[in-house]
Amino acid sequence: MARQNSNFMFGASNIKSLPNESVPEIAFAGRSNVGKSSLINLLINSKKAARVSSKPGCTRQINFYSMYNDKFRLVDLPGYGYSRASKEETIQYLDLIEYYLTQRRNLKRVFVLIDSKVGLKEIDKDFIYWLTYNNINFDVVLTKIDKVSQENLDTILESTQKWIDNENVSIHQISIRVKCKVAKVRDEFFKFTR
Ligand SMILES: Nc1nc2c(ncn2[C@@H]2O[C@H](COP(=O)(O)OP(=O)(O)OP(=O)(O)O)[C@@H](O)[C@H]2O)c(=O)[nH]1
Ligand SMILES: [Mg+2]
Repeated sequence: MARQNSNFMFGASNIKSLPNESVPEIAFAGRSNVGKSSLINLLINSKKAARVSSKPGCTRQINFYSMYNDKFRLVDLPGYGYSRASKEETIQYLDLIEYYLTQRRNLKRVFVLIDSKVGLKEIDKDFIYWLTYNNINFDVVLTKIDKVSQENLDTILESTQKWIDNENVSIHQISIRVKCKVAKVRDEFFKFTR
């Protein structure tokens, strides 16, 4: 996929500034630093379209990336669980995420990213309960799989599957350091935009 096929389109920091709902969107959510922006860069084949930082909490707004002349969009949601954000700031962006996830008519699927070295934390479980309660369709993505042994990855995969216990939820695995499976992951993710 050539880089020019995708563009940073828009960053929305409040409800009023969200872009139109004319094309399908898939969104990436998860704890701060889990690898959302890195995964988006991998999917759109760009090293720096989405901002990646060694400092957690770098994405403070909802960022939209338009694909193939706006045939569909990838949406980078602000990470949750970032403790250094101010209370006011946290409430503001949680409101924005909640509004986006519950009201967005063109949202086709949410990918909940989980760090494979850390596994499901309470905050991830709360978020997954909340998605389920609100009938929001989601998949799970185990990230940074280069950082764990195959044995530990198998364990985390099994425990995540067991906890989620929902046949409509697929659990994907990804590493930005291992590029060989990107085409397959891209197909798995982008099918939701058709
Ligand atoms: N080893 C390894 N590091 C990764 C991988 N994916 C992301 N990282 C690193 O994890 C850190 C956080 O990545 P980001 O993509 O900025 O995470 P984020 O979820 O967008 O973070 P926020 O914007 O703060 O919510 C960066 O230092 C990345 O280089 C991976 O697959 N393997
Ligand atoms: Mg980010």
